[in-house]
Amino acid sequence: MERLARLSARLEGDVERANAILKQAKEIVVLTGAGVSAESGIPTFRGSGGLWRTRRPEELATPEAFRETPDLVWEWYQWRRRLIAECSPNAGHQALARLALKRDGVTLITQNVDGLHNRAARTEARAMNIADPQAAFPLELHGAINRDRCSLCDRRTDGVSHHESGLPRCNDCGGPLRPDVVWFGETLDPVIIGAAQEVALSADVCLVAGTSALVHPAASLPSMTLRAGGVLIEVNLEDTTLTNHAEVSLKGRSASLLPRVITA
Ligand code: BV8
Ligand code: ZN
Repeated sequence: MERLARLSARLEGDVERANAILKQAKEIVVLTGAGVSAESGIPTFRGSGGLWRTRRPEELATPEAFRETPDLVWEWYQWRRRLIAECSPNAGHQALARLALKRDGVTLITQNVDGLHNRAARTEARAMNIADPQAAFPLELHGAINRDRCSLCDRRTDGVSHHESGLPRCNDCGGPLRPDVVWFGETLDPVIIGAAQEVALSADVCLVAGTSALVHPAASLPSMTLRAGGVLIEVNLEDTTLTNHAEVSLKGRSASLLPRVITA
């Protein structure tokens, strides 16, 4: 009992320190990963329950997989789209949306493609009587699963929820449609990653939540804030390569920790 009390007192102290750092920060950059959507019911990539069937995402989320087995890749994305459609943003998404809506100098960046930050931005803006939710829309480094993109003419459209027969084709040029996400081995949109790196370099605080910090170049953003003299606050269930560099490292679930850390 004694040890538990000590642990929770320490966590309480860390939450207060994180809270104080955020309160006095001028520019805050937030980087989220799959862990912030875990409590909404969306499996993470590398977590225990996360992998799809026996295949690894790194094998399916690649242009090679799409070239060789487009139907299997589409089956995986349609399965994920149906799953995400049943999920809702959690208290962690909502707290981050409120932070970005309430004060200037906050930029959300996400590796996630599930669109839950955008949905939280809309509901929190409505609840706060703010007409435009844009300030809480994240930079989506890896794209958006619910959008399709034509492999030939790059036209983007709302994702097709099901395919009549065979693989979906572009209405403009007949090219094969793909989910509008960045696959392993593909470069990120230079405008988006450029904006993210600029914000990471100018932020005095980087709040990183729910990421194993393994996927680059996203994983290098927090180190850019550190190198530029900023500090790191990490929220994760486990240690990552960032943990030793964090001013405050909060171990626990993001849906319960983020609302406590962000009381701005
Ligand atoms: C590129 C879209 C140029 C698709 C995704 C430099 C060094 C090393 C490798 C590379 C490098 N540069 C390039 C690479 C190769 C590669 C890469 O990084 N590979 C990794 C695996 C080593 N990167 C690329 O290919 C990138 N392209 O750099 O282009 C280039 C090209 C070729 C060669 C060189 C350069 C493109 C990467 C984009 C891939 N697309 N998603 C789709 O989703 O279908 S990435 C995918 O992983 C998701 O977006 C996911 O968000 C992302 C990162 O994973 P995490 O979000 O961190 O999720 P994960 O499951 O790993 O961890 C969850 C964490 O949450 C855990 O720590 C867990 O403890 C925690 N957690 C769980 N529950 C909770 C929680 N925390 C709090 N509360 C909870 N409840
Ligand atoms: Zn097309």
